[in-house]
Amino acid sequence: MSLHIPDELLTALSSAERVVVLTGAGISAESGVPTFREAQTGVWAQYDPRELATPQAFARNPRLVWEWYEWRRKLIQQAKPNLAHHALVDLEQAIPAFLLVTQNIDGFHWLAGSRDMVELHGNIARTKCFEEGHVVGWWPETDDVPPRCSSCDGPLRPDVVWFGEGIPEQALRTAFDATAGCDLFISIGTSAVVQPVASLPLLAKRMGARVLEINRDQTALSVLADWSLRDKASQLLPELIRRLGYPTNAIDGA
Ligand code: BV8
Repeated sequence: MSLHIPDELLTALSSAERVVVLTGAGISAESGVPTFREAQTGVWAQYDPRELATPQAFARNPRLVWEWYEWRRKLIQQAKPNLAHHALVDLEQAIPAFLLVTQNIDGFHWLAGSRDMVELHGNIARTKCFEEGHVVGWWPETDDVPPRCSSCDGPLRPDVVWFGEGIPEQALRTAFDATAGCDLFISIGTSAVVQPVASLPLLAKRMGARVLEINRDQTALSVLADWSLRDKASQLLPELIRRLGYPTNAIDGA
């Protein structure tokens, strides 16, 4: 059954030369990775992720925050990129100037083959020293939770951006510059509320780009988008690639 895709959107996509794609937790939902709001099941259901994903929470209870990330890391290690991630690799290869901006920390875009991309909120697979800030590839196996930095003995933490922390400057500048110059901005699987990322589609609109939203639920962006499709990313994106006649890398049922 082919999904309803407006002809005007297909025309805009096939003629787009500079495309920015923004993704959020919704694109990994079908890989079995719960979205940021749904992440809380079992013992974690009693916590608000926005309370846990902060330097204050880590300073107050480093073991609790470290164990929450360990739990999420294990969920991600048991999952893999889905057809939506692979369709974005096809799009990257078909569009002359393309940038993928992700809020996700699961690394699935890189794993699927995306290369013209920035991770604005870091990556759960990387660990850094809470005190010194440098990424740590190894630490001595001890009973400490969280483990300690081998050079300063400070606690280790995931290399992700917590609420109240700045986004990596270079990545943020790359995202804003590409957005200001794009002719099509596509927002996929994000509630579009977390700042400063949520201001990207508004900047695109202000600079004259068309905006496409692909999201299961209505969001604050839906009324501003030129097209807002209430579909699952892993169904709609491969269908877009098919209708545009672009080659695909996805292995069936990947
Ligand atoms: C900063 C990493 C300053 C950690 C994350 C201005 C106004 C108001 C508030 C602020 C503001 N400026 C700053 C703030 C504070 C804050 C903020 O934005 N708060 C919000 C709550 C209002 N922002 C910050 O703190 C940022 N830092 O601005 O610092 C500064 C500057 C310089 C120096 C020092 C400080 C940092 C924000 C980064 C926080 N870290 N993640 C971790 O993951 O543990 S954010 C985290 O939540 C995610 O990364 C993601 O970005 C966000 C959740 O959003 P989504 O990805 O959209 O996920 P969500 O579940 O919400 O939605 C999923 C959607 O998918 C749903 O709509 C659903 O319908 C859809 N969906 C589901 N399945 C599918 C689907 N769609 C399609 N297909 C499907 N199958």
